[in-house]
Amino acid sequence: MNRKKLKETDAEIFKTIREELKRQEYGLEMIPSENFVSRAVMEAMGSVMTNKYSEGYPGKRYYGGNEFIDIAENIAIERVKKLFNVAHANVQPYSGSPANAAVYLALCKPHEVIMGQSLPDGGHLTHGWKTSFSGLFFNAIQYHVKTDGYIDFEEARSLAREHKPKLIWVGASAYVRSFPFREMAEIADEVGAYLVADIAHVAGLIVGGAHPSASEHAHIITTTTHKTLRGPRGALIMVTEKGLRKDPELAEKIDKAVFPGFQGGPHDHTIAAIAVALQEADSPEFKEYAHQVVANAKALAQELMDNGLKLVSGGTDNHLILADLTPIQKGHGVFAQEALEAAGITVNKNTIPQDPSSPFYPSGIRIGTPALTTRGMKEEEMKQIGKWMAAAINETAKYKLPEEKEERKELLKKFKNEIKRNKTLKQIKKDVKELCKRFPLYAKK
Ligand code: DSN
Repeated sequence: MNRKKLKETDAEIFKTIREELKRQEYGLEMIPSENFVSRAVMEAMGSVMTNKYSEGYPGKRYYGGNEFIDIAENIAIERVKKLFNVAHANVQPYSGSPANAAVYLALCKPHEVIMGQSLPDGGHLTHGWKTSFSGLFFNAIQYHVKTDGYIDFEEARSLAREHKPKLIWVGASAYVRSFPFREMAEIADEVGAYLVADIAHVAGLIVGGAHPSASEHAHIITTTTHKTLRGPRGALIMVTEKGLRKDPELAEKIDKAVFPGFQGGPHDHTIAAIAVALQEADSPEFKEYAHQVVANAKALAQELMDNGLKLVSGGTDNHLILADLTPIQKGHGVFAQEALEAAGITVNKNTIPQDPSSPFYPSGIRIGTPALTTRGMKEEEMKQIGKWMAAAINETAKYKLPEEKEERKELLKKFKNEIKRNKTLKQIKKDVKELCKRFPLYAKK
């Protein structure tokens, strides 16, 4: 057996991981779905649990040797049930999209009607978008947000009455307001649909008491574990008491859909790490963290607006901000994302509601505070960062996106070369590095 350390055995990958570590350590990670796990979570992820196969569930495995795998999975399940106040938990989904796919498999037949929030309006691909399996294999109806950025309940209700979906999703990837679990439950209950809350983005905020819970309103809850919840990359499917009242067999249906329906052997190292993350989340420090994530997002949103940026819905209730760059030009997201990256600030380009451009050239950027808050940054730092972001975006204002595809490519090439040499962006990058040194991540203080 090779007992050498990575450094000795694969210098190329070792170096690449070091470079990624430096990028995370000395840059501002502001993609709202990202976070930094603790050393303890990483230790569990990198443990011998990765060596095992364990198809099935605790006490009912197909292979032998699962004594300790069962213990870890049972611990994870019990922690989910306690933290999220749910009746049943499946901790095996590999990630958010497979979790959502398993929910479809448990509840719907091909081509049945499902309903979710439209992708350009902040929804997720798996909630019925046309290019995803969920839009291809089911008859997907999409609801939208109003011009003020809030979900259009009137539209959602009237679509539900007209199309009678079997399943309705509430939850999204780019929604800046609190998710209206109660209101969407009223609509689902009226038409007899299952309400599935996809809380991937706000799971950590819910656990920390900084966002309303879905457990009283939804029948099923899905979430990833690596966003605000600050665990490893994985996912959960939960069945609520309300879900069991609607269908006493719901827990078995979900478990069967995950395995053998959709997946093979669970990732036991991930499950062990999920358990560790859940224990971390069950603490007063995590509650403080969740509230600080929101306070930071509000402070950053205000600073961005004070510096002339337009925000979808004029602010935020959670960890996420969506800047509407159409006052500069439609389709400007790519310019802002690249300029910010050159300044050491990582965000992602994103569609905005009623985007006048396309998902390839969206008109917004999505910004989040979970990762910076994990570093210990607070409102004061958010104000400084807001000023840097506005200044960086200002450097992009003169670039106009041509209509022609080939001309676009040429202009973007020119733009990328120029921003690499841009003095303002270089200076911000230096300042960002200094700020990051004050809030060390994995490096020692
Ligand atoms: N990719 C995730 C996000 O960034 O929100 C959603 O799946």
